[in-house]
Amino acid sequence: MVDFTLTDEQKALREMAHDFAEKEMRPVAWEYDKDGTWPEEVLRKAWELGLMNSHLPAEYGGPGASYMEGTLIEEELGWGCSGIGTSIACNGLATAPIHIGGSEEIKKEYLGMLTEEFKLASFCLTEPDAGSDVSGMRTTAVRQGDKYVINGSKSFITNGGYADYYTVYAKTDKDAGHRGISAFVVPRDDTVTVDKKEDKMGQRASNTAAITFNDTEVPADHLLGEENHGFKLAMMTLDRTRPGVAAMAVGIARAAFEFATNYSKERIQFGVPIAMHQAIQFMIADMATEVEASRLLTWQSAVLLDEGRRNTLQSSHAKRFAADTAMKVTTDAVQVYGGYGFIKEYPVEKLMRDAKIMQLYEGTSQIQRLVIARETLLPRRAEEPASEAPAAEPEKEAAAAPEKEAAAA
Ligand code: COS
Repeated sequence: MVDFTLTDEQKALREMAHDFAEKEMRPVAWEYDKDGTWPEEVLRKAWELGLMNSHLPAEYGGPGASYMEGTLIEEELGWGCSGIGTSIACNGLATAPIHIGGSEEIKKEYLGMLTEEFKLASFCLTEPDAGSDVSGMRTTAVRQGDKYVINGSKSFITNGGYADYYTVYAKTDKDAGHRGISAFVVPRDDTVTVDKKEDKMGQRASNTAAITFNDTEVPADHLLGEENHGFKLAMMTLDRTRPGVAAMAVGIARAAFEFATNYSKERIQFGVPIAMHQAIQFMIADMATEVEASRLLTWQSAVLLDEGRRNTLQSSHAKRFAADTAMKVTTDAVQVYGGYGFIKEYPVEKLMRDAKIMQLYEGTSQIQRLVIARETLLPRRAEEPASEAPAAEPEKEAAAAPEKEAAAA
């Protein structure tokens, strides 16, 4: 049965997240955007309320929200300020590979750490010369006795300048393409350098850094999953986090839609509010439909995960459509505001800048189309379980209960 009715608990969760977005994010969002101010105060409040590590299961001290519930939270965070929201959600992206591939000891230590006190983790996949082409990475991890030594640079790392630990992808076999990549948990120490903080077009409140690992040593048990199975771990992580990114894009689009709708009722041209003009009505109507459609795709991609089913196709549908919608709706919102929309004093200018990254991070809209094309041409993949493991025993993992580790991106 298909039912889009939220439970009372889900409604309460959404209300709590909305309240937080309205009272703690919106009042500072435009100010923080100006100078790219690190929103630590807001992040700490989100942590206290359980909005930061919402996906972490109870055994590691988290509230254990489902993927579906994660999308409710992320939409509200995106509505409040997607820059701050991205920093709030980042622990979800960083911890997903730990949850999928980490040993119980590693999970207890590194997932538990995030719920015990306010701490941050970052996901280190992208490199200066390896963005969409993950296999092109150059960072290496060399086994030396009971440890690995990591060397290399990572770019566009959310919260990278403030993270307490990193989940890092590195080549353990340089000649094996995607089958030579492994993933590690890497605690921050003096060998990890933050090379620069990026000065971004949008989502300026979220910290985005370039990070270098210089002979960084990690114990061998910090390997996640099996050696050389890191590429699949990365793909499985993104399947789980893209619904959350899509939800954030829905939040941005909804915010722009609301601003544009309200403005169109106040702005008088040709003697009537511009909302009376069909040219504006059609734009508002398209925005409304696209926001709804994005949300439904997003919910579908999350519910599949909650059911333990593979959602690769649906999470790319959701991420691609919601991101492109956020860009279109925010651009149209600027259009509704006319010249004022182009001025920083008005809210939609920031939303249009913020929306752009949704088409870029966690897989560009072009990569999503590539995944959609492949999944459509090879539909068998859609029936595979979400919990397909990167390790040696896929059958065992396939039978596992639905995971709830990472609704947030
Ligand atoms: N789940 C599990 N396994 C997956 C998978 C998924 N969603 N997608 C691919 N795989 C597996 C394939 O089955 C294949 O397995 P084998 O080694 O057993 O053959 C392997 O991974 C390689 O897959 P593929 O051939 O599709 O890899 P490509 O190099 O062509 O890359 C894309 C695929 C482009 C989709 C991938 O590199 C990608 O998603 N890039 C974007 C990365 C990204 O989002 N970066 C943002 C950084 S996070 S802010």
